[in-house]
Amino acid sequence: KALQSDLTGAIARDELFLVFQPFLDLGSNRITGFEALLRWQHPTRGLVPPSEFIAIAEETGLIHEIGEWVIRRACATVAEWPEEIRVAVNFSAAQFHNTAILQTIVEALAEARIAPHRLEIEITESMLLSKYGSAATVLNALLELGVTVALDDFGTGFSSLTYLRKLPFSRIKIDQSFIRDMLVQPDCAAIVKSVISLARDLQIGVVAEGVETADQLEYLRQISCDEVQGYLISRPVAADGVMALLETKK
Ligand code: G
Ligand code: G
Ligand code: MN
Ligand code: NA
Repeated sequence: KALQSDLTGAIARDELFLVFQPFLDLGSNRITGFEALLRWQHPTRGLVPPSEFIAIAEETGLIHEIGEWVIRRACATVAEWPEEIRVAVNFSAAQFHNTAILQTIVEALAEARIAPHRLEIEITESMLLSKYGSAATVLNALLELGVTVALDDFGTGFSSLTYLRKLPFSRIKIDQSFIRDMLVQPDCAAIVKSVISLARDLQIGVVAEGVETADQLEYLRQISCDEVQGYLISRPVAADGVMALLETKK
């Protein structure tokens, strides 16, 4: 309850900020973009993780205001990066079912003067389950704008393959649980390999999440994964650390 009322004023008090975790392309060995991850610097509790406040934001409806802030800040930030670098933003189901988000995105892209393809929206399979119709409407409108959409945490939800057939995603992100276990559990490796080959056949990109060891990275190279993300490459960094990271991976 206390956290809930504190969250109401968090934007106005400038307590929210974004950190950025890179995607590394295995073909070129270059960073191709960053995922924006929301953080809340609470005045007395310190850093509150999204796992503790996103749910509150969703229950109270604050997620719309917060999500809008995230999009604007992410677009303004990517505008300062080299043109070939994209930014990915996580969406909550509630945001995805509110068509007002489209106007926000149009405005944010215009204000930041960035090409729409530099913004990627990450959604999960479970978000598509509840209200498939409105989700498909927003998704298709986003694609019409030129914004790209990635299917996040792939493999943890239901009916993934049905959605892949019906909806034009530009990328699949393989959930980190599969990457964690793929070198110790052959069935996990089989799933990861299959998803990569599925993505190739569908002509969409594929990202392995949660890469933590050099052995995992080497294996993903061998099976031709497009991009990787994880603590091995970099933990999420503050906005002012992005340019330095781009320099080191050149
Ligand atoms: O590092 P991490 O703890 O940031 O993220 C935890 C979870 O919070 C992930 O599932 C991530 O997708 C989600 N998350 C991070 N930032 C945002 C955001 O801006 N909006 C939404 N809806 N979820 C976010
Ligand atoms: O649900 P989503 O994929 O958006 O959440 C990303 C979450 O995964 C964030 O909390 C982020 O901090 C975390 N994360 C990113 N890389 C790694 C990693 O290599 N290992 C682990 N355990 N978590 C990671
Ligand atoms: Mn994500
Ligand atoms: Na994910």
